[in-house]
Amino acid sequence: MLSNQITTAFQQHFSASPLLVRAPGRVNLIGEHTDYNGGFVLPAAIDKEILFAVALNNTSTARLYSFDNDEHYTVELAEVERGETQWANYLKGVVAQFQRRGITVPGFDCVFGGNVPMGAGLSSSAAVECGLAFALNELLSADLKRMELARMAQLAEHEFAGVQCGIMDQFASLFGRPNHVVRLDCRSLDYEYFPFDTTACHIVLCNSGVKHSLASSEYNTRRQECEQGVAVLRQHYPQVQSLRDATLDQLQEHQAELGDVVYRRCRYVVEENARVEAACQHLIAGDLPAFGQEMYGSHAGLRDDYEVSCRELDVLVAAAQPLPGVFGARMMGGGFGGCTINLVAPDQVEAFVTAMKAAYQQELGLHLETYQTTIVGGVDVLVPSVA
Ligand code: GAF
Repeated sequence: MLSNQITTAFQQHFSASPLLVRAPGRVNLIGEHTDYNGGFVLPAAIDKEILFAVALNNTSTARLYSFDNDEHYTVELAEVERGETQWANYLKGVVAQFQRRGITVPGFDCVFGGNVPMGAGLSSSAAVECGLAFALNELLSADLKRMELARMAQLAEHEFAGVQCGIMDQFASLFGRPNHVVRLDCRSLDYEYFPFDTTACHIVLCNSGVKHSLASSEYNTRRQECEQGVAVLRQHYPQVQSLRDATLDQLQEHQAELGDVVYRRCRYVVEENARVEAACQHLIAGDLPAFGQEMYGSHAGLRDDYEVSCRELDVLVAAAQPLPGVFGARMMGGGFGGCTINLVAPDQVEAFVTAMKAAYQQELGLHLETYQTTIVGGVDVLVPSVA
């Protein structure tokens, strides 16, 4: 069991009895690249998780051990800076956020590891950031609220990983609720839970197994393109503060001024926000086929207008769509690789997985890994600190 492995590793490398924290990865049913545009997302925390064993150590250093990489890393807490080791950057980024808020972080030992596949678009990095933020908040009795921890984890990603991400992933890891998806308004940060029964409709993830190297830089470029679009629109419509406020008519009206690329990026975001709203109505009505149609629309927009898909993801969605029992499928997360998310009727899951593996092998000569996920609660304490 993962919790035993992480606790045992902690005891082997360090001495004290640690606090044990669980931080889940996430899926997103619909609402992609809308979070940093003040729009809507519909994620859920899943049963792929990263565990943290953490204890204070009475020194001025953080001694970190990545169980999955079998690597140690030591941080002098007086000088926390971004470095070469990527996994350590996520943790250092979180420490830096506590320090920015004037909270002194004393020396601590930390072992972490889990089963969120890396680079698969399931937010392993957000789980790492949120897990440590939550653990330090507990150990230091800092009394920060979950939304504040989500913001700190997001800023850790901006400043120490160089990705100008929105807040969806960190929010989902911290605010997940078992058997529910959560619609987040990324501007007001209001949220609403909707029941989602994964025994009635399975969530199957198809891992393309690729992560194209452009992913981070293209992500930041998309964000800039959206900001350019807002800057143009705002000259004509001062009320447009983000693309969430824009309409398709406004975009069309100023298409020439926006230019083709920015126009298409903006069009995608405006349409995707509308799809999230429609999808929630379908969910309330229990209409999974209609929900699935919104997912296909999302994929088409991400592929054609937002241009963050790739051949592997397109092959997976095209292969899934005609299969019996498939309600919907689309690429998920930032794009350029990672997983597709598929909603599949329970009695068709086995046939679906077999057919998808065969299609991926036949069309691209690639092995396909699939995961059936359940929806779990957000970050929590598994074993409290004894100190
Ligand atoms: C990545 C980011 F981290 C999220 O904030 C979000 O923008 C997503 O890509 C795309 O919807 O996961």
